[in-house]
Amino acid sequence: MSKLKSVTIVAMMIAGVFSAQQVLAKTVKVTMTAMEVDLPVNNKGDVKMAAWTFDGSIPGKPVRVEEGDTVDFTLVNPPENKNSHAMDFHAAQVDVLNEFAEVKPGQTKTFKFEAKVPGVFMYHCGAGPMVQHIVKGMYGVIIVEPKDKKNYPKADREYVLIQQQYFPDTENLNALLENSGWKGAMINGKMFHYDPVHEPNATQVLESKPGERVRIFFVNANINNPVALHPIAGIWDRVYINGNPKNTLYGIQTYNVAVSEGSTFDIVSPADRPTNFAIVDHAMGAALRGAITVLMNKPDADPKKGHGDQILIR
Ligand SMILES: [Cu+2]
Repeated sequence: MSKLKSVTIVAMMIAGVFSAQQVLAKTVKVTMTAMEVDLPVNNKGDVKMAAWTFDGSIPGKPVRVEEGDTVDFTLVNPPENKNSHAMDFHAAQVDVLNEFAEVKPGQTKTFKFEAKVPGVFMYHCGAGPMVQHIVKGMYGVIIVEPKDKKNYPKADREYVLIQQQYFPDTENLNALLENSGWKGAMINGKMFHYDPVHEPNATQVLESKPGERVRIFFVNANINNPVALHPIAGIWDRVYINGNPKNTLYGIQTYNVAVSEGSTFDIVSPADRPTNFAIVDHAMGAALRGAITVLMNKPDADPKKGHGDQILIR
């Protein structure tokens, strides 16, 4: 084959790869409505917070896209709300004064961005005072699936866990900034949400079958404290820092998740027996006030749990 011919063939192959990627990249429309509502922050339902939320729940719904996709996002702030709200996607590279600007009650804002970097990213309301909008519950996760799966084995089940500090008085801004007076650690909106061992009113746990690879998408939505994430009775098989397989650690006991960080944690239970893990923030002030999640590894695990919209158990 002549040199010119082979160069031409290589160029055509490269063009083919690029056009295939262009075809695969899609636009994902996401709409959220800011809602100011009272929500229970414990399993019994008798402790309530004057919450500010995306779509009425803490955390907001998980957003999931592929690397290279365009997110077409709309924030609705209904006229009955008292406060301005905003959206800050950590997966976006835009203009803080433009796309992330505040939206007044009665107004709607739309912006687009390309999710260029794979990983697990926090999203949150960026309206001021931001500390109050986050602590009242305006946050969630956007998962940007990596294109390159080479160092990223398929998981058998996936779960989202998002932690935040609970402050009974969210009006005392000075206390929020000084980190004083926090009384609990919420996982996906409730203290001891998935821990019937320590909290008799808890009805839910995470489940898998023995030997399955369970993938946890974790976000630290605390306003001030890092999270020492440790699986009691297990070892993290892999930790993907920022949820990106290019940043993989192996055989980790505890990984410190910075405030506003999202990271991915794989764990594989013994295949030959049923077991239980307790995924905790090993900082005791957080663990013993709510940051404990039970993962049961049993042959009759609910097949729906850890798939589809059951990656975040409400
Ligand atoms: Cu807000």
